[in-house]
Amino acid sequence: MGRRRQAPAAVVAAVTLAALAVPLTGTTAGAAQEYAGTQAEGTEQVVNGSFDEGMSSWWSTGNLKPTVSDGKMCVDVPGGTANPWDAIVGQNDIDIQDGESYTFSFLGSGSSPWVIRANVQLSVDPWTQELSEAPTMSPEAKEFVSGFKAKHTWENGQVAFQVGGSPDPWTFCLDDVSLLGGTAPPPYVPNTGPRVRVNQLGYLPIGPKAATVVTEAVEPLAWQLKDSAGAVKSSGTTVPQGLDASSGQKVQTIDFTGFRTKGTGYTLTVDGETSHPFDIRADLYSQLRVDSKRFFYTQRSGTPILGSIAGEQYARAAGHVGVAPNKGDTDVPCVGPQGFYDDWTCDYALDVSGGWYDAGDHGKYVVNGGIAVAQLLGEYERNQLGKQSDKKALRDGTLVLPEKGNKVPDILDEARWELDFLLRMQVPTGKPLAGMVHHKVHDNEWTGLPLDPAADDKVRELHRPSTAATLNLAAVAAQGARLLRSYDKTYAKTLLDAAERAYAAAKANPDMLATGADGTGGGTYDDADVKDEFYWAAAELFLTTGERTYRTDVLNSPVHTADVFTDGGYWGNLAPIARMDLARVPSDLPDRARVKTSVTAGADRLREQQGTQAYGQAYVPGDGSWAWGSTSSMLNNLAVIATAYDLTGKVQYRDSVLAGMDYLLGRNALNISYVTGYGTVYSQNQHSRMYANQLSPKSPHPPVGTIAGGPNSGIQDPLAQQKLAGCAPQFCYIDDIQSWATNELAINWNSALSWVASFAADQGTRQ
Ligand code: 9MR
Repeated sequence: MGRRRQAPAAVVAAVTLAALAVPLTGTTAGAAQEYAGTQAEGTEQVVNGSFDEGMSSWWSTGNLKPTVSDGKMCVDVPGGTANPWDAIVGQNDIDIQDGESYTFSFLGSGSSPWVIRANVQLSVDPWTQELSEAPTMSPEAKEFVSGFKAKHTWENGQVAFQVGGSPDPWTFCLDDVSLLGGTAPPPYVPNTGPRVRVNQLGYLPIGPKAATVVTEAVEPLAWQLKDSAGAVKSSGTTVPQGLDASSGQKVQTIDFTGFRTKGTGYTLTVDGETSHPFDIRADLYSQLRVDSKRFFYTQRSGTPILGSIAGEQYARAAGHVGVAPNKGDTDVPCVGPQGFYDDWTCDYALDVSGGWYDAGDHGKYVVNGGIAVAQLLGEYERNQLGKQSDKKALRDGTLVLPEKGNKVPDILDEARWELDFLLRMQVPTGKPLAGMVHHKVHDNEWTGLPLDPAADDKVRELHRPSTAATLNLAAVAAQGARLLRSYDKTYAKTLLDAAERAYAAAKANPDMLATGADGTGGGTYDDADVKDEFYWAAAELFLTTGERTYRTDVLNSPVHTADVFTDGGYWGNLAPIARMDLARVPSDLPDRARVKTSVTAGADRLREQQGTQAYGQAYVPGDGSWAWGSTSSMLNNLAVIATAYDLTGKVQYRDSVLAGMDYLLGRNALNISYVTGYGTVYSQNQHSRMYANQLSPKSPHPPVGTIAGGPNSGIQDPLAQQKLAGCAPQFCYIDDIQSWATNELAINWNSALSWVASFAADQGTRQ
């Protein structure tokens, strides 16, 4: 992905202070010298010291823009800074062990002679130094080597090249950075707590109740269900399941569905181990229905986040409204020629303020905004159309929002916040590609963590319109028009007009595909197949207008009769959402009965796969490897099964959805709930610039009800690679803010949680 970890601005400032106050105390075993040809031994502590993977794992201060070419890193250092530490290139997460010897070496050069500081030190206050050298750079690249015997044990050491202080600008180049020594860090072993795994939130009295125990035992084991006072309330024997492929563990399962007595603080005891406590109650999911939507408000861009609404710890200034140091989203130009898209650019700037920040970054991407809005709108539409939903649960006043009390259901208010932004991303009439929609807006380079949105000083840029983004607007604006017309006719008309223009523009430009190459400073959201987006847009326009032309497009789409339920879809595959809406929303579609059957058939297959899993997760990817954002893949599968329940009323579908939630809330190999604030042990250090408590105590954890992306076999980030190499799918997760591949948060993941939480809440309150 090319995402880069960088040092937070706050850390850099603190280096300045600490370096001024603390004399250089590093124990140097020898002055920096030209490399004398000695070969050091030990474990390599620097990741990507050769810069073969670009700047991956390296960071720099905001005044530097390092580039990597010909296998080395070079950076133009501005003149006129006061101190060496006013300009730094460095790497964090360096492991140092007390008493071990280390050899530090690098190949360095400078366009003009300049004395730099090459330090090995603690990456946080008090910035204690193990080594601080002052080698002189010269035009000819030289290798420098030095060493020290460590006096501290750190997991958060740092290698820092402090290159500031020169009155004149100069260029610094670096290669082959190495810190050899110490032993290999001990293998990371997650703390998984008791071997008995339950839904740590609990179970519905009428729902299925299953748990999993990790055990070497091959024979069935006795289990006991105890109440909060320790009295045995139920008992039975486990069912051996053998080796579970998704976790690599030997497991047995427990079924206590027959126990329906409401209560709190129950535990399960099996094989000498006692589970985390859980409740049995009907309103189990009511609060999650509300909390899963909190995240959208605090992700809002372009508006101050009010402490009175979000909680004081989440209060912050409006992000990207054009107040320095923000460049603002109010007048955003197009990115210049990038070497692809035929060097596309544009000659206008747009006000694309508002919307939600996508995830842990400050980018705003139409395709991901699109699916997130679709899921919130879809949640509301399901609630309104369902025979078995709590119609009051989503009305005005149910969420804590500034719009509360405006007589519009709060969930629609939240969706409208994003719809407004999506409308702004449409190319205006009179400009080339009018009606198409810009794929995304984000910073021109990656920023570090933590970073308040209002403190982001990077240039914001619009990227080329894409067919996928255009169809996303067409679909959600059409759906929004359908659901909002009884509250605001004028707005509904604006939405429908934009949707129709977008659809026509996409038909005229059907092959403007977003590329995976466009990933500097933001995610790519590249998608090579937009047949599903065409289908989805036609479906929503048809359901809103009833017009024949859209109906014909639906019927003629190859996606209409294809088997689209191999999974529940994601931001790049909207076919399942389209098909489910065609099944759910009344229309005169001639083959609507077949469409409904296709949903239940898809749900049957997903259930069948789920039934093979000893942890009960509704997710069995064909190749066995788990995707980025696997928790949302599970939730999207659950939404298909839930839709089958809505269509048929058959309890087996409802039970599968509830069992699938158990996995997400603690019945899993890591014994963790992936939803912040839910359960005994839960994810709380999700990768985010705004909720970065792990890096800065002043910053909060993510709001209650925020779901982590979860296990990802790809482990694309350096931390996950270091800690989780060789992981079985369920173990490819770490609740660490640096693990952006396994532990990010995102609007499309919380929208999936919100949808399913709403369904689950309905099941409880209807009892
Ligand atoms: O959710 C996206 C996932 O499906 C992709 O595999 C991944 C890599 O392209 O990107 C994920 O989306 C990220 C986006 O690119 C940037 N903002 C954060 C998103 C969540 O990690």
